Amino acid sequence: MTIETMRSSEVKELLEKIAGFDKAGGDERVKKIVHRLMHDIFQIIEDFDVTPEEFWSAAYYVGELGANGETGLLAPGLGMDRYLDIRQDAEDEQAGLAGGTSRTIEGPLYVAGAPISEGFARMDDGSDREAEVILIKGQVTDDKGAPIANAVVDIWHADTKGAYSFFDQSQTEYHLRRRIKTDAYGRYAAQSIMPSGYGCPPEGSTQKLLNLLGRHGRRPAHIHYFVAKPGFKHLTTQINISGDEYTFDDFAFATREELVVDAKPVEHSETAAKHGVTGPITEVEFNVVLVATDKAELHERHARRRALETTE
Ligand code: MBD
Ligand code: FE
Repeated sequence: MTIETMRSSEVKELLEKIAGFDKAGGDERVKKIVHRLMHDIFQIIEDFDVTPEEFWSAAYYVGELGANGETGLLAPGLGMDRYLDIRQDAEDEQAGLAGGTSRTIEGPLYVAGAPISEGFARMDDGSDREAEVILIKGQVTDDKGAPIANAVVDIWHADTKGAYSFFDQSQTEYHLRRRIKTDAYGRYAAQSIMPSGYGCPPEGSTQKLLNLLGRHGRRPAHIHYFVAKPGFKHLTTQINISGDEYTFDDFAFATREELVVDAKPVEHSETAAKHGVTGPITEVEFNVVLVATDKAELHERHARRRALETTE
């Protein structure tokens, strides 16, 4: 049964008043967007004959989501982050700034201000003796293959339980989070431990909605990167370790074919030895290509709320 009210002048007038169209103050863009947003919500209520019970359970769901700190977790689950990336890719294309290493989503678990070092860092605190030791390495170049020295490679990843330091208070400060400046050849390297995939909190708000969609809330094993150097477009990306059952079934839609890398167990790693790390190790190689631009606003990551990051 559809009850038609949306085309009535009463609802039209109500929407205009809601959005402050009859008031001088406020922000024009916000007014227009709120007008559209409320119109579309009303339309959904009409089209699906949403009951008051359903409406109020949805309204309080939003509050619960915020109270649980899961706003930034539901967003990628509903493809918001992926969609913003699709738009940025298209924008880059239009501006002649396409190319270089693919971007993919940041996710909600970055923490600003990780320890910074030159060329090499050890990322784990050594507390997990069962973990597979990995060597993450690579070179940062421009799109002609010229090395970029002094680029800041900001890496963060989960532990073997899929948990991130800071959000998981049982881990030490900045565990598995480091910033590494590339050497004169554009190279960076890090000793760390193999991460596990992430799973949404099973009792959380995000998983609650995913369950109603018949979806899981899992991500494959991955390593996050910010790569920045003045004069180049800031890169936000991730690598996925190949062979994970969720590599191509990520609840956050972040996987891109070209960002899937093999983890290669080696008896001896030249790079590791150079940094005083001996013995068998699993190499994870990720080379990064940055795109030059003189648009200063593209040199840094976009603003958003991030842990321990102060925004003006
Ligand atoms: C993560 O580790 C992540 O990267 C994203 C995008 C969402 C949830 C957990
Ligand atoms: Fe992550």
